Amino acid sequence: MTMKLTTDPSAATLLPIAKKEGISTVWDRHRAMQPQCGFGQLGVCCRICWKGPCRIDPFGDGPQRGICGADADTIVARNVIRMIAAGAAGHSEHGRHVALALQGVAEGRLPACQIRDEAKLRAVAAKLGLCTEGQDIPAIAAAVAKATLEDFQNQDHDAPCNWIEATLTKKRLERLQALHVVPHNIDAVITQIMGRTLVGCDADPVNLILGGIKGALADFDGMCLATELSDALFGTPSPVITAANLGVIKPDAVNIAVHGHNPLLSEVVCEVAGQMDEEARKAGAPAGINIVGICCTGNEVMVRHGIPLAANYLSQELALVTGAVDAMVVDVQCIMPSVSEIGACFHTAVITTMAENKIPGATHVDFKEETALENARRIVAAAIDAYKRRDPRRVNIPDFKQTAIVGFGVESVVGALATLNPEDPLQPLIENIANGNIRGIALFAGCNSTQVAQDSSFVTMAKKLAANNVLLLATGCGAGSFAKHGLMTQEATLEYAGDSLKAVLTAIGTSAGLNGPLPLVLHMGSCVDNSRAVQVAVAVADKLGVDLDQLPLVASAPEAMSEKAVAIGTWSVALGIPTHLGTMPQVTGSAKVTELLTQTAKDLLGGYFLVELDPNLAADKLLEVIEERRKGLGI
Ligand code: BF8
Ligand code: SF4
Repeated sequence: MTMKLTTDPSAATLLPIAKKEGISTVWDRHRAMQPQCGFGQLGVCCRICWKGPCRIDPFGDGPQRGICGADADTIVARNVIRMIAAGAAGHSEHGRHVALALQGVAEGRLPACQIRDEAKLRAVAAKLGLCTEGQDIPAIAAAVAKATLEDFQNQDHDAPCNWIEATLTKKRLERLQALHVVPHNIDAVITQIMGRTLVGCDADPVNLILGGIKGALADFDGMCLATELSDALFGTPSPVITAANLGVIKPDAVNIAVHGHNPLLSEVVCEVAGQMDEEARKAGAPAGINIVGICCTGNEVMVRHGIPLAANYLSQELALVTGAVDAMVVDVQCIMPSVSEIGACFHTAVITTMAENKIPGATHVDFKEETALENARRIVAAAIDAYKRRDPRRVNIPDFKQTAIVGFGVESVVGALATLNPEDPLQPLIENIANGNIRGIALFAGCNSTQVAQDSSFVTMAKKLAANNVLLLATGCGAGSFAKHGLMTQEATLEYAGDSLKAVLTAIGTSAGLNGPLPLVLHMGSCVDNSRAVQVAVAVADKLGVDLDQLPLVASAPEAMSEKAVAIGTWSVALGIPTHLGTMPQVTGSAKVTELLTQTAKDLLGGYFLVELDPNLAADKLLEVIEERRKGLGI
């Protein structure tokens, strides 16, 4: 039974224990929710005003218009672009937070933060076209922060956001400009979406979707700046060997799970934990403090510092069911509100840290960059204190963890390639794509969803694509899936990669000093780090003198669920990338919106959504797309 819910062996081990303890998990609640509302699934339920809710009869017998006259196309389009706006808001709030921290560091206001990667900061300044000659690091940081914050402030509708302008190929930017979908100001674009979807506003599904695409590109802008400024502040990822799955929780340590998305807090918690290790030992934990990650905060500290990943989205509750997590520290996004209740079943301190993200039943420690060290000390002390109350008889740590080689940002990918060709690092990659050793590149992104047995679609698709010599990149909970299932190892490359892919990964890995191949799937980081994959693609496209929609590059979110994934998927399409969804998007109640996203988009943008719930068929379809793109390039 449990194997239908998840393919993660540690989750499968803990589900019966949760049941025995009377703890309800996400899967129990999913079952209790059946059957789910068909109108909602189709996207034809409108709750935008209090005359509603209105719902359109998909069979054509009942109402075809809401009380105000909105039809299914309008309702579906409004609903989906509001999801995009929410996703973009989440990512760009994260980005703004990081940009303001950079500004604070530049002004010497934040003692707990520093610029750990000065070279990256300079590279970012150059990318943004800022002249920094003769300037010191604080001055460069101030200039970068200012140019970044302009993306939230610019009122000139014709001036694109700085980051998007600095990031995309020229052709792509022009194509998007011709459609009037390039954002000028992240906040304004999100606000526009909320405004135009009010009762009695934009009712044209095409116009609405174009507004949504602009919102999605604002999401992309926010992600780019979040990633790049985080690298400058906390360090740029480089390959590191670590481990993943619930077996990384240690029975003899004070275990602190950092969960959410924003790296600012988790960075300081990691630092302070190092200083308070002795206190943990004194409290009776011989292994000191053990930090483990969950979701994208976990990915952030994993790719930068090799902190092990305990869980991706669907198994976050099960981390608590181990009975050995002493504190779960959460910041923003993808945190199930159930964690406080489950934490209370054990001794676990569940600690919220962001003023705008609280959970009933959790302890709140208001995290501010200005007082970060003090806040982090309080959090770590709470974990040590909770450890003293841990009941060893209720500890059940599954004996599953996998090695994971992670930390493949643009710099480390290019760095590894440079060991083969220092003059022209991208050349070996391009050559191997051109000669067919690598057929194409697939970026796996997105969540877990209870609609899919946890991790199953990721793993099935990756194995099939790798066997067909497709180079695999991953972020977010997709990366978490692969790490937990041992696909970020050299052994996986030897076992699952097709012969020519295996040869290329071995050549690069060996030359880069890894004593063997690169891992089968390259972990690029958290969801905001999808921007890293785009940067690699843009560099390749620029070198070939083509646009992104010509590359044999595909994206897949086989277990997508979050509004953030809707935003990411939409910008992926807007950038020209065929984008697979393995869960049913809530748009199929409108034939017009479905057609816009899956077909018309192809003509307008080159990218389009491809929906296929069966992971085997999905892999086949992506392979076809890759071959079609190759043909287009004449390779
Ligand atoms: O930003 S992949 S479930 S954790 S939304 Fe959330 Fe989805 Fe995971 Fe990260 Ni992304
Ligand atoms: Fe119904 Fe129109 Fe109000 Fe939506 S906006 S709830 S369709 S009356």
